[in-house]
Amino acid sequence: MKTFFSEDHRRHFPQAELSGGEFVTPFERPSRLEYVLSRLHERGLRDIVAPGAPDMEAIRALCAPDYLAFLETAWSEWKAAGMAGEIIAASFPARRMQTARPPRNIDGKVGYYALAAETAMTGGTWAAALSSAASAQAAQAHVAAGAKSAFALCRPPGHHATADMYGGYCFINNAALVADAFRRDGAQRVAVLDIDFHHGNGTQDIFYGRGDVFFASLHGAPEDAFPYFLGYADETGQGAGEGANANYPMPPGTAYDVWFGALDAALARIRDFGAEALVISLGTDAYKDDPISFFKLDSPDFLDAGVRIGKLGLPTVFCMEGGYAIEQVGINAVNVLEGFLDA
Ligand code: SP5
Ligand code: ZN
Repeated sequence: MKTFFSEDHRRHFPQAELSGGEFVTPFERPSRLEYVLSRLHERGLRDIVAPGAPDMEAIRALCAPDYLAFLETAWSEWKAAGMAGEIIAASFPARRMQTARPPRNIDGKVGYYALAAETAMTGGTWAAALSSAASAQAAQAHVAAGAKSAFALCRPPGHHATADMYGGYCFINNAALVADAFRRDGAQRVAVLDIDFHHGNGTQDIFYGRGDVFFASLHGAPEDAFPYFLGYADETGQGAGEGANANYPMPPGTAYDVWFGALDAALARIRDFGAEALVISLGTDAYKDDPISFFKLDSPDFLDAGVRIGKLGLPTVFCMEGGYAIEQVGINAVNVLEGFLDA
C-alpha cells in the first residue's frame, strides 16, 4: 500500500489549544506523524510519496467560496487588525442570532467560521490544510487508477470540517474530497466509514442530504464527547439522503467487545448499500490511553478492525484523522492498514 504524505503539514503548528480553561500545547501536533512514518518504515510499508499540488477545483466544489477566502486571508487580516496572538475564536452566532451574515471584523469572522474554540490558526495553517487535502486527493487518484488501496497520511485532519466551518483541529474535509472524487471518477455509490473516536460531524453534514454517499461513524456519544452537538443514532439522513447516514454512539469505557459489534453493523450497512469504493476516516483516538478520549481499544484491536474492513473487498482510501497517544499513533494506525492488507 502506497502512502501519500506532505512535509508541509509542519506549517500548521499553533502553540495554543484552549483546553479545560487553560492554553496547552495542542494535542494535534506535528510529531504525531513522525510516529506514523517511523512505524510505516519499521513494517516495510516504505512506498511513501509526496502529493502534487492540490486540485483547487475539487476543493472549490466541496467548500463554500467565502469560507475558502476566509481561510486564505484570515492570518493577514488578524495581523492587520493588530492581534498579538494566534487566531482563536471567541464569539459565535449562537441560538436566535444571525447565522447567515459574516461580519467584516476579523474577530467576528473567525467566530462565524469556527465550530469550536479549541483550534487555533496561524500563518501556515492554510498551506498545511491544502497539503493535507492534496495527500487525500493523490491517494484517491492512485486508487481510481487501479490500486486496491492507499493511505493518505493527512495532517491537519479533516472530518470535523464542514463545507463552511473549521474546528476540532480540522479545516478542509479530506475524506469528503475523496468520496466526491470517487463519484466523479464513476463510482455510483461510495461509503465513508469514520472510526475516529470523535463523531465525523463535518462529513455527516456534507453528505446528509445525498443518497450517493453513505456515511457511518463509530464515536463517543454526543452527551459525553466532542463535538457534542451531532452524532446521535437517530440522525439517519434527509431527503435523498434518508437512510444513508448511520451513527454508532457509545458510552465512556467502551472496549473492543462492544466496539467491534458496531463496526460489523456499519460494515454490513455499507455492503447492503452497494458501495463501490470506501473511504476510512482513520483516527486512532479510540485507543485506551488516548489523553482526550474514553474508549478502551488496545493496539491488537486495530489490527482486527483492519481485517474486518478488508473483508469488504472494496477499493479503499485511508485518511489519517485523530489519535493523540502519540507514541502509539503509529502502531495503531499501521495496524489497521496491515490488518486490511492481511484480509
Ligand atoms: C480530529 C480529532 O480527533 N479532533 C478532536 C477534537 C477534540 N477537541 C476537543 C476536545 C475536548 C476534550 N477535552 C478533554 C480534556 C482532557 N484533559
Ligand atoms: Zn478524534
